[in-house]
Formats: sequence, C-alpha cells, structure tokens
Amino acid sequence: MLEETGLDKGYSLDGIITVVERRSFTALRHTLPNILAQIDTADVIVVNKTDLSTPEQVAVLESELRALNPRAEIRRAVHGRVDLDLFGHTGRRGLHGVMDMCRDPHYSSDFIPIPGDADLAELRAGVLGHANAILRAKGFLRSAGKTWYLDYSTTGISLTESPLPTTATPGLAVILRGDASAHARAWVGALKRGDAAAHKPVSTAATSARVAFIGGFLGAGKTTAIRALAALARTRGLRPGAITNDQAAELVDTDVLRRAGLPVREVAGACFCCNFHGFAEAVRGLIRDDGVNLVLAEPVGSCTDLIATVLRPMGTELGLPVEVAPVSVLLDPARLDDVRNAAAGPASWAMRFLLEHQLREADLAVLSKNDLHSGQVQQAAADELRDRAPQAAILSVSARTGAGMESWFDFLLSGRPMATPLLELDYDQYAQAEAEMGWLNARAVVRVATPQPGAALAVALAKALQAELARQGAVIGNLKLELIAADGTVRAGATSTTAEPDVEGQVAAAGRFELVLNLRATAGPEALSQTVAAALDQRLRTGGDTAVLTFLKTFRPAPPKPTFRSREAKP
Ligand SMILES: Nc1nc2c(ncn2[C@@H]2O[C@H](COP(=O)(O)OP(=O)(O)O)[C@@H](O)[C@H]2O)c(=O)[nH]1
Ligand SMILES: [Mg+2]
Repeated sequence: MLEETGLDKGYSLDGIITVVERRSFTALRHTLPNILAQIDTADVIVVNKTDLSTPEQVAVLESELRALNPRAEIRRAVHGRVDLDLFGHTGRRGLHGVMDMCRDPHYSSDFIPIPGDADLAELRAGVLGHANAILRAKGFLRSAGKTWYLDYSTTGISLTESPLPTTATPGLAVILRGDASAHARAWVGALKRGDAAAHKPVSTAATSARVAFIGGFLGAGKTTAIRALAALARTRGLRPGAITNDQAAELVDTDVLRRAGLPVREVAGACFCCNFHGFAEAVRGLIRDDGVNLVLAEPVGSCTDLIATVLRPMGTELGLPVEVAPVSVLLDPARLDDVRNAAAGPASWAMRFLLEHQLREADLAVLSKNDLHSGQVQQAAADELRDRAPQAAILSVSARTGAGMESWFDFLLSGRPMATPLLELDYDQYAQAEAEMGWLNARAVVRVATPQPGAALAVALAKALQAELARQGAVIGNLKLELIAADGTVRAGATSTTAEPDVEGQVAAAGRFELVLNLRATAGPEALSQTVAAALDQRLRTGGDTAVLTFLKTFRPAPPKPTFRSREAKP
C-alpha cells in the first residue's frame, strides 16, 4: 500500500500492530480469513477489552493467538490503553500474499451522513432491528443541540454524549454482513437518502430475522441449549423465539421453552423437511406476530439432510427476508462410542448412521454437557469430530454452567461458511435408520394417595421406565417426562438405561400431577406402550395410586419424504 500510494518515498513501515477483541475474534475467525491474516502479519497483538472477559477466557485467547503467530508480542489492554513504547517497536515483517484478502466479499461497508438532527431513539431501534445484518455501526450524531457517539458491535449498543471531533462528519459508518437481507440493505439505502421513514423503529414487528438451526441427536441437549442461547440473545438486545419439532404432539420441549418466556411454535406430526410449509409458517408467525428477530429452530433429533431440504428451500419458498446462521450440530460426548461404533447390532448401526450424517452438515459441531465429562473424554470427542466433521468449527460447551455459550452465540451471529457441501444420502437407508427407534408421546393424570414431592416421583417414574427398557434390551434415544402440579413443574430425563436421571425444578408434595412423557427407544410402538403401562403400574401399584392416560401416540417414523429437496451444487 505504501508503494502503491507513493508514501514509501517519505515513510517506511516499522511494525504492524493488530488489535483483537475476544468476541468478534471467536465469532469471525472461521468465516473471515482476514482476521487470521491480520494476526499472522502482526508484530504486536493487542488483546483489547479484557475487562469483558474472565482471566481464563483471555488466557485461552492468548494461547490461540500464540499458536497462530508465535513471533508476535502480545499485550493486554482495556479501552485500547497501551504504553507508548509500543510505537517504538522495530522488527518489521513482510506483508506477503495477504493484502488481497482485505476486500472480503462477505462484508460491505457504507457511510451514511446524517447532517441534521438525528432521532436517537429511532436510530438505535433501527440498528437493533437489523442487528442480524449489521456487524458494526458507529458514528457521531447531532441531537437536540448536543453530539453523541453511537457504537454497536457484538458486545451490544451504546450511545454516549461526546464532543464532535473536528475531523468527523456526523453520520453512521455501517459494516453489513454479506448475507444481509434485502430489507436491511434497503434500510441503509433509505437512511442515505435521508428518508425519515427509515428511522422508524422495527420494535413491534421484526422485519428481518436470523434463523439458527440447533440440531443433533436425541437428547444431545438441543432444547436446553436453545433456552440458554435465547437468554444470551436477550442480553444483546435481540428478540429470540423458538421452533420445536416432533413427529407427534404433546412435547415436553415446547413446554420447557414456553415456561422460559419464549415465543414458541411447534411443528408437530412431521420433521421440518417433510412439513416444510408448516416450518415456513412457524417462522413467518414468529417474525410477524411475535416480533422475533432470532429464530432458534430445533429439528427432530433423528433428522438429517437439512441443508438440501430446509435451508436451501428457505431462500426461495419462505417469502420473507431471513438470514441463515451457521448450522450447529450438538454431540453429547456420552455418545462417543456410538459414533465410533464400538458396538454392533441394528440399533448401533442406525444411531451411527444418523449421527454421522448430522455431523457432516455442521458448520459448528458443538460438544455438549461439558460439565459432565472429563477433559480427556472431551479431547477424544473433539478428535473424533475432526474426523467426522472436518468442515466444522468445534466448540465444547455446557448449557448448564454457561461455559462456552457466549462463543457459540457469537458464532451464530456470524456469516455462514459457504463450504459445507450437500449431503450424499441414501434415503432407503435413512428411512431404515429412523425407523429403528419407536416413539411414544403420552399424557396422563397421576394421583397418589399419600402426597409426594414432585422430584422424587419424577425420578422414580424415570427409573421404572429405564429398568423396564433395560429388561427388554432396548437402547434409549431420549426419555423425558414432566410432572406438572398446581404450584410448579419438575422434569426428569435420561439418555440411556444406565445413567442416573437428570432432574430439574421443584414442586412441593402433592397428590395430583399431570404427567407428560416423551420417549424414543429401540422398541416397537406396541412394546413401548406396554413398557409405559408396566412402569406406571410398578411405580403406582400401592393402594389408591392411579395413572389415567389422556393422550397416547406411539409409532415408528414413516420414511422421510421431503417437501423440497435441492440437488443444485450452488446455494
Ligand atoms: N449436565 C448437563 N445436562 C444437560 C446439559 N444440557 C442438557 N442436559 C440434560 O440432557 C438431557 C437432554 O437435554 P435436551 O435439551 O432435552 O436434549 P434434546 O433432546 O437434544 O433437546 C436433559 O435431561 C437435560 O437436562 C448440560 O449442559 N449439562
Ligand atoms: Mg429437544
């Protein structure tokens, strides 16, 4: 650049300082090669905003940076404050082969001059309403005789009173993502034309939304993660909503998310791909009626081929401006042996087939429940993922403790890598694999003669079901039940016959409960019904205790017949 502009006649390049911020680095490193090039060419790397991260997070980031560029000196800073000796640095390095990356097609930038009085509240709402499309917005603005500095990034939005620097023009500099919707681009265009309507907030009805698929096998932790991701979304000024999906109605998941205060739509009766129109209507409803601008969609745990059957058709069939976030696929490290196929038999074959294909579609492979697994197990699982999902970024998280969740969330706000290929999938085998598990959804009213604490009863019922399934030699995909009493709800779940059931929530001792049960296991529909009857009977046979079924549906999933299936090589 110095040579191109002739500046090399009067100046020489002494050293390159790269400033890094943890959140955007984590979010963008896999999609924006520039970032890695910036690290690679640096003589000094300043890790800024360290006050927003824990010391452990900063240390992890530093070790990553060190691995990318072992030669650079790394400094920590808050608000960009660094010692001036930084600028006395000599140790010039070359700039070979990286400058052409500076023009990145995944992003575009624009400056919107706003010379007159800006309506700050509406401008702020406008930026947040398009938060999905905007990577960064900043600028000085005039309002009511004062000047303000607006700053929006992945860390959030701030508006502070600030003097106008003599060199600054009032207005907003905006970096848009390459996948920004036409609506977001039109908003920028209207602002540039000084169109007052463009300042109007989009707070009641969202006009553009980001759709994030949180996939993975039965019981991997998708619903729990969606709840945690939604909580993070709210702290960042987004309005999250969820779509649950199942082959039958009466879902514990829908209830769990509604109780967390999320707008939820349920696509029941078929997976997203086989009921694409139901899925599309759920997305439209969340955006139109609930003002949602981040849709967290949970596909059925035995589902795969999402890119061809759901993501691609969304681009043409939805009729709404949406941006698709990187696809997340969760893997519980407890299923590591299933991926590796340590065991034989049709159930293991089916599980491995589905797990393998799901992972091949991941932009981000997420190892879940890291609070339950040793570092060694997590490492082994990460190694396995590198083989099974070489295209994916890998992250280890716990929705329960919050570990890794912010990095995941940041990743969801970044652009989708274009590299993930369409899945090669034999639909006959796929149908066979899905049908290996039977499904049972039930609802019952449980009455106990002596009032019992909800948690104890939930665990006892879960254990009775586990024992009954173990006796039949069945493998559990996911077992979850909910006991709803007058003063609250408890849930118990298990993803194998041997694990101690996981319990959540509390209710005081009660004599009447509503039971909602979702069970997926390698047994036929008839056997599953009998299992439930036997478990309830065994648990409740003492005098006066009863369970009356009010809803029961059991079946094996029918062969998948997607509404659409794109086979085009291009997105
Ligand atoms: N210890 C722990 N348990 C989790 C975590 N995430 C989910 N679970 C439990 O794993 C089971 C399955 O989780 P769920 O979110 O329903 O999985 P899904 O079927 O993939 O939606 C439930 O019993 C959850 O409470 C986690 O981060 N840590
Ligand atoms: Mg779920």
